[in-house]
Amino acid sequence: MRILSLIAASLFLLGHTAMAQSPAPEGAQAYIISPDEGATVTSPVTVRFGLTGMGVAPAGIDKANTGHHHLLIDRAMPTGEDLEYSLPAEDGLRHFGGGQTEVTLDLPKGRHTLQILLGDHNHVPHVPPVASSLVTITVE
Ligand SMILES: [Cu+2]
Repeated sequence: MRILSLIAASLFLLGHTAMAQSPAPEGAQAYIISPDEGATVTSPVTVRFGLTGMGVAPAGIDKANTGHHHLLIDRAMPTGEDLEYSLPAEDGLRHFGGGQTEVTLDLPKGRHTLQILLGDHNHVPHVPPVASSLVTITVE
């Protein structure tokens, strides 16, 4: 009996780990609609998020092939093990857990980078990660 409950407990743990990451459908692509790569803009800057091959769903809604946008501002894309956990909510990593598809940012003058990374209902990046290319802008 004891062994059986140990097995049940490990199966639960395995199941839990496996649930931590959601698969991305083949060909899914996040992108930044605007501003354009290399654009010179004035602050505040409205950033519009695009997504093809998947749907947008608010955080907490566990629905296959959906996710919500995160915007990396002047921040490198997470790599390795960091991609297996919920994305932190920190400076330069904004969550749009309400399913928003744009944001208006106050940015200081100078060069800035923007990049989108999609997260699932638990804010965990998909497998493979669904990210936009890096957009570099200059704020005048
Ligand atoms: Cu999130």
